[in-house]
Amino acid sequence: PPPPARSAGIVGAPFCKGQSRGGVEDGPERIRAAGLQRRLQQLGCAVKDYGNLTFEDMSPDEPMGLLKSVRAVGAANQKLSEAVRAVKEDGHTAVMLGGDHSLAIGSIHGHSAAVGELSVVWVDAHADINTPLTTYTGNIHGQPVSYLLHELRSKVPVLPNFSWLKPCVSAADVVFIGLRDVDPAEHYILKMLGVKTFSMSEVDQLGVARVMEETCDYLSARGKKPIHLSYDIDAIDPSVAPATGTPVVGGLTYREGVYITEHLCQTGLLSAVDLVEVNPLRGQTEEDVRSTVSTAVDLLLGCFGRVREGNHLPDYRLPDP
Ligand code: 5AB
Ligand code: MN
Ligand code: MN
Ligand code: MN
Repeated sequence: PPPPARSAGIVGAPFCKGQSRGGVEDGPERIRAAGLQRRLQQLGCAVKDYGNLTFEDMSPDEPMGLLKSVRAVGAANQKLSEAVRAVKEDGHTAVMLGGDHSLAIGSIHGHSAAVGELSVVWVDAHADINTPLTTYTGNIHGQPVSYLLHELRSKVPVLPNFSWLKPCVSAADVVFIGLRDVDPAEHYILKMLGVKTFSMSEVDQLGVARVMEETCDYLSARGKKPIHLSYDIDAIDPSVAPATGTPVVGGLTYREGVYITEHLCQTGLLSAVDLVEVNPLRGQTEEDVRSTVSTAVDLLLGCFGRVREGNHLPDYRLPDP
């Protein structure tokens, strides 16, 4: 049976400057408009919506070498870190609606500031572990993991508006699921640090159930730490979730994607969730956007106890004739 529904504290982060395509800042609004709050409440989950953060214009924000919008990304994540920390201190499971994946920097940092050491489950087509020196796109949404890892501290320079950030995650506490587009430098880093990864090949080989069992066994062997799930919608196959900036063929099915959330919910350790990279301007059709947003909502519901066999509230009583 599903564990008792908990409470969700939702923070919207309409921010897009970790990459170069407009539209991803409308993710939070679209996900809310699809009825996230109401559908969480129907599960018996209490919801507090903290609204959207507002981000100051940082211009001039000249590129530093290849690196784009460094000051804006640094400032936005500092603000987000404080917001997520406050949501955790209020006792909720934090839900961060992005926005692009650079926001995981602030979300994970704020989560860790409130609860201490974390396990991180990173569900993504990409590893997002480029350093500012290995990136060839200059987009910080491809780099958040490198900023967060203790082990990469000496490989990440101090950047403007990032002096608040201290690495807070150990490489051994991270699991990647869904990888299928990893840059050579990223692959080198993953191997060098011995990071646990389940690429799409392993999902094919083992099946998603075994991947999740092994993920949770691996993480819990280092102690039962609160889990931070950072879910990039591009982990899901573009046939289901096409409205995203960096789609990659060969992704998770809808069922595999939802199974991951169901399984993590059952651990009782899920403490914060990011749902990022939904870009309503990227679909070809309105149906593309609807399907992407609706998948995002279903992933979040899975995190809060929705199961496909059906749910009912504990106080449900059959009506008498
Ligand atoms: B996403 C790429 N590795 O560094 C880079 O969508 C893509 O948050 C990053 O996973 C994709 O720019 C970032 C080529
Ligand atoms: Mn991605
Ligand atoms: Mn990502
Ligand atoms: Mn992307």
